[in-house]
Amino acid sequence: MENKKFKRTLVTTALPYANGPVHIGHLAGVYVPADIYTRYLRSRGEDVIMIGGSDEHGVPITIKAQKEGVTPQDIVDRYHSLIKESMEGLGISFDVYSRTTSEMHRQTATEFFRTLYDKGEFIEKTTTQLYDEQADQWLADRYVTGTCPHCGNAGAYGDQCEKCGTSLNATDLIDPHSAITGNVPVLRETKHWYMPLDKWEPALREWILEGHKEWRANVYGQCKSWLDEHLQPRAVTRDLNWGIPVPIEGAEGKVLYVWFDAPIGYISNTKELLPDTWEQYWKSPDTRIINFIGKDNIVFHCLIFPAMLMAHGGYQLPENVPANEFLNLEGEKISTSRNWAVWLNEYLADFPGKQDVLRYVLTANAPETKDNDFTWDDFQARNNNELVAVLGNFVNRTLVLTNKYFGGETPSRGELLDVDRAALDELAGYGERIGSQIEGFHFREALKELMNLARLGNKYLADTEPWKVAKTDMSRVATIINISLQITAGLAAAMEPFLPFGADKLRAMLNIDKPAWDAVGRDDLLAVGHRVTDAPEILYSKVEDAEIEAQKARLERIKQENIVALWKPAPQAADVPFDDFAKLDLRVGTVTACQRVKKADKLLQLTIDDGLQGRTIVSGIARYYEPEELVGKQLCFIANLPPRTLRGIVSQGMILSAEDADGRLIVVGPTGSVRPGASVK
Ligand code: B3M
Ligand code: ZN
Repeated sequence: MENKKFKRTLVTTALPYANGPVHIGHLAGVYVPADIYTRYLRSRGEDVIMIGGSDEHGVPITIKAQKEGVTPQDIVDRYHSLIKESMEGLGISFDVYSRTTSEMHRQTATEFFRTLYDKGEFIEKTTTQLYDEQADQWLADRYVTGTCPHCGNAGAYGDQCEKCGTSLNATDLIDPHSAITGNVPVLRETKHWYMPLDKWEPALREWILEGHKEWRANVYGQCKSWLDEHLQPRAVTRDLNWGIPVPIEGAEGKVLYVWFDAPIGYISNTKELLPDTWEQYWKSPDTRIINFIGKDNIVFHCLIFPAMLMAHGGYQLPENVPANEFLNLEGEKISTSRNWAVWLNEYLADFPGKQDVLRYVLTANAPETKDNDFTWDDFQARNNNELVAVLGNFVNRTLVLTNKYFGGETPSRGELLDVDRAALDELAGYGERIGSQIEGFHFREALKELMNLARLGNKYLADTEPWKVAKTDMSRVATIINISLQITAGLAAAMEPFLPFGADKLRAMLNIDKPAWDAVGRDDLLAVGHRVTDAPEILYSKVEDAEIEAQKARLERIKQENIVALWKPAPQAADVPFDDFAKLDLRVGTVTACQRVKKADKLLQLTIDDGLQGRTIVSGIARYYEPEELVGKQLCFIANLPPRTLRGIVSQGMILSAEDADGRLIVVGPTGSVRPGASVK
């Protein structure tokens, strides 16, 4: 478990686009695992820094700004502070969280580009690119969608297909359409500067396929498949007005491609944090660089950015890129545009004091090797059945018993029985059991081991039953409580990376400082006589059904909103001969009475004055009308349908209703008063 090779670790975390809040997918994919890893290394006393920041250029920002009719700077200012604040709220312990509209970043990215340019690293090419004449705008990145030439995904963007992760040039897209007007783009000539990825392919192949066979299979496999398909030059400039201006003559109106500038944000943010020593973290071979990202960012972090670093020279390449797969929400892909997400800022407002619960659930369900699903039922179950019932319960019993039998003081251990030795032997192994999983980026497994430590405690109490022994042998109880307290103190140390809020609370109740990692497993953390709190509080409280129902209702509302927002009229049906239409006897009638149908919550029974002998029609509109609303109204109905018996009522005909986007039925009637029985032509 010793980290022998490296003197320091640089942890980078994908820079979230500042075009919206962060959601549970970002947290599960990147920020919670990165924070666990960093907190663990800190608790081992290692030299580690975690770099974060907002990604504030690129088309995702300008599309949002255009939609809202504000400037891109307005958008990034709003979301940069929201993201920063909410990440702090969840205990994501960045050493720096900066932004790519900072002056430091502009300068760093400009210098980086200029260095490559002066080294002749770029291919300068005038090519035809996609242009939307109606919008009078070049179509780059998310401004254009089309079919991915690699996997056939119809919603690929101009710079990447999110389904297969492949990096694209916009002109690679099949059947491209402008995301602004929907038009088919025209081709216009424009000059751009290209990164010759093909030139760096052999070096990338050697570095990854030979040098990093230990990488996660999903990351290694993606890189191998792209390298086997051979890399193409990629444009690293864009015809956009939002971004870092291209620092060369003849490039007016052009900016650096966001995926060229954003990864350099890791460097500029490090420079902001450590103006004098940043180079130790980026240019020294005894620094371990770990990039935490989601799988859609693999190509940029494993191929494009490393090629840039190789071309620049002097920089270290990442030691590992433990990319996670995707987290879904209630079985559906998380979508910012469809608001199908659990937003971190909203979670913190809805569940005050439950930061650890979200960290716990997102780690327990982390999509480390395959996509996984977040459900509110699972969230409640894991909190109530695991955090509360296993971890919280053991801690509380130990503290209560310490107060009950020993006034809150740590008692001395007497002669050890086999059950004691077995518990202490198992306890001793937990520093390694948890730590080795963290160092292998297996955070789900590491969390399971943490919970196994709590289970050890519960089992030890169940096996020794101090509440029974107390009747006869208090020295035996003293041994049991002492050992239980040592396990509890070990939990306080082991919780720190995963559950920092609970760890803080537990340390306060144990009346100890933040222990180093090597405290995990020791059996002497609390000296005899050490006082713990005399007022133990519960570590974690239950999540109630009502809280979960409220969250599910929110998602149901969003689902309905999306149905309406995404609704399109059904395509027109096939033509019918006029004679067929003429067979229908369509009439106008006046509702003279209306009532609900017993035991049928969807049905209304309407009495219609049809200008003839009158009739009864049963209609499935009870969810949308109170019966009295319809009395006196005129509506259209089909008169010559054979009578049908519904719930014992003979229905003579069918009311015509329009079905709206959300499924509501609106009865169709004449726009002016007509005589009952009038034919509809
Ligand atoms: N802004 C995250 C994304 O693709 C992207 C990461 C940049 S890390 C340098 O949503
Ligand atoms: Zn694809």
